[in-house]
Amino acid sequence: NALRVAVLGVGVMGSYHAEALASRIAHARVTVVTDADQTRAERVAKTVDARVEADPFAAIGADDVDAVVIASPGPAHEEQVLACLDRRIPVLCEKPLTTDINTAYRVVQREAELESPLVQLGFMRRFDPEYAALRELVTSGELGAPLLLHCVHRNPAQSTVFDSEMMIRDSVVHEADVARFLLGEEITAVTVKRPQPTREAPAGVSDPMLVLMETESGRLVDVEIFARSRVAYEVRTELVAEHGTAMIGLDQHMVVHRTGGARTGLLARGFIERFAAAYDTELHRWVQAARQGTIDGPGTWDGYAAVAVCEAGVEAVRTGERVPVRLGARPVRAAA
Ligand code: ISE
Repeated sequence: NALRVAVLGVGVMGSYHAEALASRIAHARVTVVTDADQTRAERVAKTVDARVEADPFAAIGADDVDAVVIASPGPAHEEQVLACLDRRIPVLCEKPLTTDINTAYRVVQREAELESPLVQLGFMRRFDPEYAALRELVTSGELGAPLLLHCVHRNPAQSTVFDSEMMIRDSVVHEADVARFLLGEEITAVTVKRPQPTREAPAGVSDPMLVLMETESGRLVDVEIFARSRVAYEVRTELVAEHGTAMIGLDQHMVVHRTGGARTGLLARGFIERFAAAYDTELHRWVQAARQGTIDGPGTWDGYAAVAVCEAGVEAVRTGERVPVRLGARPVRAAA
């Protein structure tokens, strides 16, 4: 029987997931929708044939809910995830896990007390065919030992509230996870350089920035984060290894037009367009695992590590210093 899902928060991501669960993902249906904006909740609930619950905690506790997608604003995540853990129901939580390292660590510890992991983090790039292939290339050893990762992350535009801190917490967080995923080790320190900003940037916002992450074994990961490139949604990652290099995202989702004596490639405009397949695979695998009472993807430790890297990154933006990443000990799951 189908997994009955509550979707908490139906902004861009939540409504996209709700629609996917209702129409494209097998063995799942949306039964409850919540949102701080009731009108928006009603609108989405109607399209996915679900009911609206005003209180997210009532949704988490409802009889017709087997699992929860958390796509509410970051500050709401901690309490909502903990409530799901209390009820022992599987969760797909959009990043961030929580908004600071201490609360994120508490969630890690709380979940480690359970028999099996229940919280999957919405780091969708891990399910993107190109990133998955790059990871396979690394683990196969074909290119020899990885040495460096060069990353580009550009959004064509962002709203004026999207400041330097958000560029780290909302955008670079993906590269932090990708680096950990591809290299299989933790990030230990972050340095951020702030060049001359674009005139598109609001006063005081450093856009673009160069972020340098160091890993446990001494590898380096550089990220150009540019939130207002005015070009397109461009996400590229190049691996430099001992016996070769590999790049993904070069011509992503390009439609080539030929007209008026010119050839034009139209690039993806946003993350949903670029990562549509990844989101569906992520949801599909989450649903299959949730039906077995577990997860199949990045978990609370990955969410916590990402929060810790971002915390260091935000401090690095502010101070201009190299900031070490502070990670607590990884808890061992209590015996089943
Ligand atoms: C957004 O929240 C995302 O997750 C996108 O992947 C990222 O490209 C964008 O910069 C963020 O705002």
